[in-house]
Amino acid sequence: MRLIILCILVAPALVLTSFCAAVNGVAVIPQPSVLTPAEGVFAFKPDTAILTDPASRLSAQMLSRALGAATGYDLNISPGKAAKNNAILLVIDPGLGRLGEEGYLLEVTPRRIVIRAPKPAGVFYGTQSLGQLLPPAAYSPSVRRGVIWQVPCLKIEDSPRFSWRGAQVDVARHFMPKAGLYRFIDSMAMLKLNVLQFHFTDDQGWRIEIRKYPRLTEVGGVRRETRLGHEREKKGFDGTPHRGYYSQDDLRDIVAYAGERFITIIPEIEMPGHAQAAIAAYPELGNTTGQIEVSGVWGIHNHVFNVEEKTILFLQDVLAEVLELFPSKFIHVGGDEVRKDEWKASPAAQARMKELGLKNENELQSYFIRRMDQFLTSKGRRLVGWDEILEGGLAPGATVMSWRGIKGGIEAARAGHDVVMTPTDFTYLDYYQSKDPGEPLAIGGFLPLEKVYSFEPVPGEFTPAEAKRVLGTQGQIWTEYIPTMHHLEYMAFPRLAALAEVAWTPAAQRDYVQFTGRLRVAEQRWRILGVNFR
Ligand code: TNX
Repeated sequence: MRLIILCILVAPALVLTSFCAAVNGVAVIPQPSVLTPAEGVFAFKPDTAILTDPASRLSAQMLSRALGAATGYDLNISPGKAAKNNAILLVIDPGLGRLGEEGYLLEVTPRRIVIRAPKPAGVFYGTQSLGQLLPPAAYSPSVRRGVIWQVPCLKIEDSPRFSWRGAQVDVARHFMPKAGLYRFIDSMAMLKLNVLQFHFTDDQGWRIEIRKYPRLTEVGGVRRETRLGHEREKKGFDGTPHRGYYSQDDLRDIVAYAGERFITIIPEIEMPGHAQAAIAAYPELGNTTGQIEVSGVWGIHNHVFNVEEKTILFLQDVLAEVLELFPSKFIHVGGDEVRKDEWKASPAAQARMKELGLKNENELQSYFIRRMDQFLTSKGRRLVGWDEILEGGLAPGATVMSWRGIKGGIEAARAGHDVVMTPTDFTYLDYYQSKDPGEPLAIGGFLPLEKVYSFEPVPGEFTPAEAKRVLGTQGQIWTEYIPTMHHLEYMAFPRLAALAEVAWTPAAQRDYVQFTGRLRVAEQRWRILGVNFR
């Protein structure tokens, strides 16, 4: 990095760029499935054109903006389907069906650059790989005139291993402002991640506007104060309210912004546990009488939704508004860490179990989730939940996120359900990433970069049919101890880059040492973009 800046300052333009290109090499993350280097470079000129078919126009505009920032050139976009000299062609080619929904071909020759893909997502990913061929200095907001920007010649044929390449961000424990989420979406797109799950509701906050039930955000969106440090440290509370929620307009903006970058937003509305903020807003949803408040402490709470019919209908009303905002096929209903104490003690819950012929509280939980599954299925969507939804019997349409190891994922896949592998041991990005005592306070655990990189989402004992049930993997960023986006980026990067490679690159092609080499380039780019990373 310093070398590059130095050479930009002192060296004559031509010498400089060839030197920079040499320093940069080819360092695409995630590693493409097939990459064949070739002789020579393509150099951008002020009159280099971008040619695009109508379906790739948005990607062309984003590419023009990105390259324009780097080069200072205002690259002209015009309609076109045939490759030309001194041009970048973006084109949908149905003949490349073998590359699937997200695959692409990228060819750089001294005369031209061609990106072809069977679908628009593939064209977009081709532009992301192209962007990473430029030296990181290209991402600086200040244009450097006199520099000849060039990329090495090569041929890439690429498609992802998994269709679910996700990150989960907990905006319930700490509200994250919209601008920071946009930046995060940009960072995800560069890594070809395609799912962003927002954990909108929990004991400590309800952060999604529901028009029919305004108290969810008015009351549920504010906690009076927050515990300082870990409970065992007995540091008391901060005495400062924490508040924030996303209006439905905000969410439409975020969904659109992510969609342009081929990222699907999956909303997570927690039930029947992690519900204290909602019950504080509407006490009739709970099992006990009397007012409770939005929680200011972490961990598993006793207050859970009751299983009365009117509560189920209330939550289905909530989901109905959620479905209007989020076009995703999958809707996450949480389902984890449901304490059964209140149901055991509640005459109403016990009567409900009798009436429904249920043997125990696990079956009551399962009944609750089935009702949501039926509702979502009737609307053409699919329910996804944490692996506790297996307890008491899995709802027919459910997809399982296996977080307590991969056991739940194995059981669900064998029962014919889809799974996303999200075990704490490999994908919990809220855990410590080194033993350095200088690490910022974290929830606990230990998950260094190399361990994330070593994750294999498909259990060795799976048959090919079972293996197909593994949709992919996702990194979780729970934010009990992560109050800002700056801190969140530190926890996410570079570990999310490692997980992106796990999810994209063929297993046989993963190589940690080689990855860390490419990571040096990504770090320079993050530094220039102002993305925080460890
Ligand atoms: C467990 S993972 C939880 C979350 C916490 C997380 C902290 C899961 C489904 N539930 O409520 O934030 O651990 O690592």
